Amino acid sequence: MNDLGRLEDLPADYVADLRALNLVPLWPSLRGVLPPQIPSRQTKATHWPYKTIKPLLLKAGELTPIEKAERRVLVLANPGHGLDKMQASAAMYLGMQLLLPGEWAPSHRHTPNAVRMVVEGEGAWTTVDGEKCHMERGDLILTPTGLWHEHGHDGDQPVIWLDVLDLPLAYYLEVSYHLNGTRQDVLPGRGERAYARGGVVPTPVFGRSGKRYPMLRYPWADAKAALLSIAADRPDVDAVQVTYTNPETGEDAENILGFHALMLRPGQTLTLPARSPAVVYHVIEGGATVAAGSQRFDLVEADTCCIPGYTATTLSNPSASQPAFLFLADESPLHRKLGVYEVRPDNQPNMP
Ligand code: GTQ
Repeated sequence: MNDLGRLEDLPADYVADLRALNLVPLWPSLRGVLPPQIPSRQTKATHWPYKTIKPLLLKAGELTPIEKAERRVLVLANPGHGLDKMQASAAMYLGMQLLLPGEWAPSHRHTPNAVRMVVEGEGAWTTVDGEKCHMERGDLILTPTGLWHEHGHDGDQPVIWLDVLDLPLAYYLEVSYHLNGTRQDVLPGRGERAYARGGVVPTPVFGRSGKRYPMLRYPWADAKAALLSIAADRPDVDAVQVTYTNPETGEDAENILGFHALMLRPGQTLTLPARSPAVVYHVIEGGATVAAGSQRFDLVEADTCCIPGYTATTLSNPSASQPAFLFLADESPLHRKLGVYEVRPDNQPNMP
């Protein structure tokens, strides 16, 4: 690798003249922005144990009323990006949100796409675009770009869920903003039932929604049943995984981030090859060890971790008797659309 020279090799007054004119020489920085073989990544493998988050989130419930917070969230911030950036990875934002009984987080809409993965508690709901989505443990609820959404809680215990947004990307693109609304009228609609069976969808001419996002709630019971069926029918398949898709188009459920559920059989170890997107792992049921590079995290139920892109990752289920179920969020739809998605089975670049 030839040395392209350093900024200090140039006369200081020359560099100063350039800078005064908003000009910068490329060559001292060329290898920095186009590193050889593999991108530099600020995203650091990071583990956020739920048991450390929950008491602090409940404390936030005492300290800050919902009227003041609007959304009572502790952000799972990746130290590699700097905590104040509130990024889990280049494109992903993660937050743990608390809603107490009787509270209401008012209606708004924004440009970033969001999803909620329900972690704990019963009786809460999110109304998205007029559809009231009940929140049960493990459910995935979409609040895609531009759709009104508000959260309420009719139960008697705190409810906590994991928010996943493409906020860092929207912010970087300078397209991130929100609008406040008023309480939505709830329309009749149970999208999760209308699209409950893969392959059986409302007939286009009579019943299709005409909506870009026809299905907003993906019940955990259905995703889990699909995983258990795949595991039972296909002992040859190692990666027992489902993808949350738009049931009318078969495409990813949202435009930017991808969402999946994965089952590890009892005692199973599964190595996922290095891929370009960063991946977030969240344990829905059971436990899992996530090993990537020199890092190894022992995740228990409701724990979350993030692994940077281009990193082979080995998942194992420490239980010899119980399956483990993970929720995965990644940047694969974005990478595919941009044409930069890569799988590196042998960790070698495979640029076409
Ligand atoms: O619940 O609408 O974690 O707007 C960040 C921004 C949650 C939400 C977050 C939001 C929300």
